[in-house]
Amino acid sequence: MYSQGLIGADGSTNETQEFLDRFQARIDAEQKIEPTDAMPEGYRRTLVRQIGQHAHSEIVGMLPEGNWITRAPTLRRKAALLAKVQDEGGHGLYLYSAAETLGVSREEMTEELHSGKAKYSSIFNYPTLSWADMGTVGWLVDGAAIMNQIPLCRCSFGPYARAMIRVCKEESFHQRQGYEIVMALAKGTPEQKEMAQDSLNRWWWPSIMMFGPHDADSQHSDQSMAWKIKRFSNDELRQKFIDATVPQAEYLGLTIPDPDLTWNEEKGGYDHGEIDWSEFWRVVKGHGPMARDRIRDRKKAWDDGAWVREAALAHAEKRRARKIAAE
Ligand code: FAQ
Repeated sequence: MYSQGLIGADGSTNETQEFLDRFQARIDAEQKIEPTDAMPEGYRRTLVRQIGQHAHSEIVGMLPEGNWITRAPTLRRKAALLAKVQDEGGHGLYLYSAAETLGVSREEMTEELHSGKAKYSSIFNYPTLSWADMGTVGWLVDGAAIMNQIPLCRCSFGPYARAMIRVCKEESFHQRQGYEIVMALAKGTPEQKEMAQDSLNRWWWPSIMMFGPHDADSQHSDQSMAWKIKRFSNDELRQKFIDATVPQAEYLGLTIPDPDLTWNEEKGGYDHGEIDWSEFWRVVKGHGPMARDRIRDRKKAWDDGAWVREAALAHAEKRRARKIAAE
């Protein structure tokens, strides 16, 4: 049994050192931790927090693109966008299920999202103003998500790692469909290219903020890396993303809106300009441009869907009663 209820007021756990050492030895031996295994309460809580936030990000992340389904320029674009948004809903559901194996219910997690207690990715608090944003979201936001999630396929917690395998395959399709939209615009008329550039200008900085604070300011990284929940630090992943994305922008003939972006031969990667951390924290703390709308829309969807959940439960109950009666 994990030591639920043994957490002190300062948030630390009081499991014995021997228990923590035995757990760490399993992690170091690359054994997967499964829901019924003994685990430190801090490990369980870290996963509930991260997987819950990740699930909320997928679900809230349906909104900025859902907004454009009716306005997609062709049937082919509409079908692809519709499929992408449905995939995001599916990712949210796998992730809520993975978190539920740790003893927290979907209703509790949803309540935390609606009350503002649980976070979701800062990126989804920005508005999607033009069709080009559908391309840029796929290219940059899904691109950043993949960079972060590929290492999560090797996360020490089994259900999260396994969920990530399918999620990453689908994110890869999302990234390509986004890049293809931007490519069509960048190679199109001057007005279309301008639309793509304007979109890149608005999404670049929020996308590189998705990786979280600098390592020195990341409160959870050290412990999460020791427990092999995270395999790379926030700055390492941000660097990998920038290095992969700059040549993609060059191929499109678009300019990344960072005058300080320069190749650093010594480190074999790009140096970038200062990130506006005050904007990041403002958005993370719930003051992003679309924050109020996102939560309002999610609450409405939850309330409007109540009858579906009630009907599904009533149907399951009827089937169960029929099965018992027939036995
Ligand atoms: N936004 O100590 P750290 C997607 C918070 S999925 C908001 O470094 P950690 C798919 C952090 O929670 C995108 N909050 O934290 C898609 C913590 O606050 P807390 C989501 C952020 O956990 C594409 C505090 O700052 N992906 O996009 C952010 O070790 C297109 C200190 O930070 C995941 O969730 C942020 N950007 O590292 C869908 C991946 N960054 O909890 C639709 C899994 C940090 O103490 C369309 N998550 N914070 O109150 C992770 O890998 C990690 O949780 C990090 C943060 C890397 C996000």
